[in-house]
Amino acid sequence: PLTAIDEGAVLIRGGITRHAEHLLSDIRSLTAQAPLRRLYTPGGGLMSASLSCCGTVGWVSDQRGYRYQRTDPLSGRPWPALPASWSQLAAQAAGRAGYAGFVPNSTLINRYGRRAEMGLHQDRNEGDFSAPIVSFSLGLACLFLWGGSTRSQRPRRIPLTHGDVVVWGGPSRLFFHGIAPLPDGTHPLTGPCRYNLTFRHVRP
Ligand code: MD3
Ligand code: FE
Repeated sequence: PLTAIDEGAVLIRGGITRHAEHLLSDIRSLTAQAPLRRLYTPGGGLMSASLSCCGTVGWVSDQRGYRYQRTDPLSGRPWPALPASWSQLAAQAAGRAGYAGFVPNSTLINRYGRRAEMGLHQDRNEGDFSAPIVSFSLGLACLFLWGGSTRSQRPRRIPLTHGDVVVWGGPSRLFFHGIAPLPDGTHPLTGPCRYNLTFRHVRP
């Protein structure tokens, strides 16, 4: 079932539920190579979610700012490759949402533990805003905060649950968004946490 959330943004409820075990097992092997870690924002705050990446570039944040880079700063080595099955699932979801020809070259893996959250922000480091971003939610449900083109717009709260897919492109691509503090709970496949995968096309 496809639901339009906004102009260019489409929610596919349960779109990847049948691939969840496979995705979670891939997450385990990828994060054994590039561990999940909490990053500092340029302002000095410690983010509450943990992050890792795969693909030809990965997103990092530190005192110097936000950027994509080819190597994992923890190891100095390239990020693990983006699994072909992941690219395929992301491209398929983008296609269903009306974005044909989406080829991701970077995936951010976010892990939200107890009470973790993500403040309202825009994703502006990709260089290519014509490509959509595809997101997969796994594990505990959360409330997604969906703002507008300005930070001051009061965000809508959209529940995202295990297996949900959202595709964000067109006019929605630069909208403010975030995640409300994760509620307590446990999920049979992930325990007390939520994973989110975001597939991106980053200009090299
Ligand atoms: C809408 N992650 O990694 S995914 C992020 O659940 C991020 O971990 C959240 O925001 C998470 O940057 C939300 C949904 C999402 C991701 C990127 C977007 C929505 C977006 C970029 C533009 C518009
Ligand atoms: Fe984001």
